[in-house]
Amino acid sequence: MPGRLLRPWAAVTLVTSAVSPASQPALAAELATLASRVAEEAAELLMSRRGKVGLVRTKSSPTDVVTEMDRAAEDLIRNRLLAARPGDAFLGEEGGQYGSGAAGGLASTAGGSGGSSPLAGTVRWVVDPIDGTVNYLYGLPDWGVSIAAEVAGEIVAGAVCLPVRRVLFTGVSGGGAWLESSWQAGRLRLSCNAGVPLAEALVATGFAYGAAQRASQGRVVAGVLPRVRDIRRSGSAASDLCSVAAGHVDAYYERGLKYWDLAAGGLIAREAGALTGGLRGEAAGAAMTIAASPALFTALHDLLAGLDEPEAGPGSSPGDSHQVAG
Ligand code: LIP
Repeated sequence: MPGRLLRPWAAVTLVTSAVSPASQPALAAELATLASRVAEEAAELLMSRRGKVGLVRTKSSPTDVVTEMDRAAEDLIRNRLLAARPGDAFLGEEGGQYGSGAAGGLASTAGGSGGSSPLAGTVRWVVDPIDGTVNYLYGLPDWGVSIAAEVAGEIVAGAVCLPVRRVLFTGVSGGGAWLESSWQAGRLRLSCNAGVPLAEALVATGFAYGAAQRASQGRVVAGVLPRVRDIRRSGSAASDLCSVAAGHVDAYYERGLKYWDLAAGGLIAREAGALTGGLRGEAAGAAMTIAASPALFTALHDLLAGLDEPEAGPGSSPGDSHQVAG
């Protein structure tokens, strides 16, 4: 990709994994820089093979695909992150949990399981190597690399790189949400749209891979559509959450997300002023993720709570159990 969006891989300062509360703001910024560089490098790899990839297998349903590039990108990301920070833990969509932080040594749990949070004071990377795999497979633009850094169960830094759109979103806990692109100079601080009434809200959503879940989601979206400006379905939760941050949509909701789908994008949305959460006071997670400015969040939440249906069909995995605070 031309321009400065994809920087050449440069040596990243090696830092230790132990995290004291006092060092956290500086650490979060450092982790965001590392996440950005690695996301861009993985995005470059993915761009180089776009249109030439084959399916490796399907996962939860025939519509839930994995390409050889999901794995190649995740391998690259894990290698780069752990080379820069050898004591960290890693949770990836394809390979599952690797390591348990500085105190735990390295052990791998393959198969995309969620794994548990590492010990407080250690860093765990939460990675979706291609969020929007179906878009990637079909040559559509909304797919990206999502990398988040979690400390003591909280996401403190995140990067989402959407290379076809030539944009890189970053978020630092307490340090804002930012957009860099190859079509504008400098970094742009993001702020989500505020003061939008539900009836005028452009709302993004997405659908799970399971047929029964989709049928339920279809009934819910049929109840939402007449009450809002319109609906958008990009095919990438990370992109949708960043779109809330950038004001490209007013709100987003989806049921069935995995932790790696929303870890980085959720932080970016929050740092742009959005609330993220689930239904009835729950944190954002598999049961429901809503993101919008505070007043719109409440209005959309109340609409969705009224339309909510009991969980339909399979779809729970260990990865579902993670919730994102906010
Ligand atoms: C996908 C999401 C998409 C959602 C799908 C799936 P993947 O992630 O980003 O928005 O609707 O259910 O979770 O599978 O491409 O990493």
